[in-house]
Amino acid sequence: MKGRIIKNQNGYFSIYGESGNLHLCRSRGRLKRVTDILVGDVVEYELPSLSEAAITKVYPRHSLLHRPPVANVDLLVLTSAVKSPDINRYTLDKMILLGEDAGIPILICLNKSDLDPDRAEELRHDYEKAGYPVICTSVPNRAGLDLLFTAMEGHIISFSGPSGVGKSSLLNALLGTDRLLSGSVSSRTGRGKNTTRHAELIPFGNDSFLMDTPGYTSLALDSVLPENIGFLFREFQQYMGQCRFRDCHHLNEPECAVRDAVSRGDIVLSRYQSYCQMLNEIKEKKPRY
Ligand SMILES: Nc1nc2c(ncn2[C@@H]2O[C@H](COP(=O)(O)OP(=O)(O)OP(=O)(O)O)[C@@H](O)[C@H]2O)c(=O)[nH]1
Ligand SMILES: [Mg+2]
Ligand SMILES: [Zn+2]
Repeated sequence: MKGRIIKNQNGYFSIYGESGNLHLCRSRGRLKRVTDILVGDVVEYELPSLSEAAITKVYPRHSLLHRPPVANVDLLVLTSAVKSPDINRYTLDKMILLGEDAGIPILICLNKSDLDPDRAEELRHDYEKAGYPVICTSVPNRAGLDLLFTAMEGHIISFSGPSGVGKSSLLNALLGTDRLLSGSVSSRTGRGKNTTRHAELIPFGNDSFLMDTPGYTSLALDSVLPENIGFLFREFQQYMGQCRFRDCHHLNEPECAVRDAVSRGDIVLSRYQSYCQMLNEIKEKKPRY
């Protein structure tokens, strides 16, 4: 029988079967390493007993995301709040980079737009300029939810972003239920409280799933090669090959097409600053670059 892994709770996997039935299964035998079976995997399984299923095969993955570890994501909804917690553009740019590196289509969702509509529009402008689809949403106003709904194409739609930005709230609003637990934002730190603990797929229509993920506090770039960073900034691509030096890092080199585009305003300054900061962050870890 064929099914989809929708949850992993400490090595106990939930398989969602083709007829919508759920089975529990432990990893063992040939499929024992932590990466052998991931949430999102399509698997073949048998039912030797009524209590537990046995996975016999994992189908090839078309995409793989490291944080959180999930397979076969078709669309990454990178969620930020314009306020409470305030958007951290560097974190958003890192999320974008990791999504680009994994080759997964990206949609940017600017939530809590009710708290600062002007700021939401400003940010939307910047990220659309960088080449990404952007939707401003508000859960209490239901603003942007229909747009978000129509943009959700594919089998697995994953919502990721920092804690407290409203991922679970958005999913509840889209599903029309209070299925997912949502939490408050700490008044002391202004940050979310990591209400969601496990990545989980929620069946949504015919072989489609929405994925809620735990919010993160920091994101590591260790899986990305420094020489690839420039290529993973979508709006830099059209300038590749136009710098004076073929191996230009777009930092202090003369006649750099990327820096020229920044000074003309064709590349948004904060995106370029994120690029420099990412190179620095990687350089500190890998001293030879
Ligand atoms: N004003 C406003 N508040 C919102 C909006 N969306 C969510 N919230 C509130 O933000 C808080 C955090 O929401 P959650 O949905 O738990 O956030 P999360 O991203 O799932 O957080 P983690 O599970 O910790 O990663 C809750 O108090 C929500 O009611 C919104 O559009 N506007
Ligand atoms: Mg949550
Ligand atoms: Zn350059």
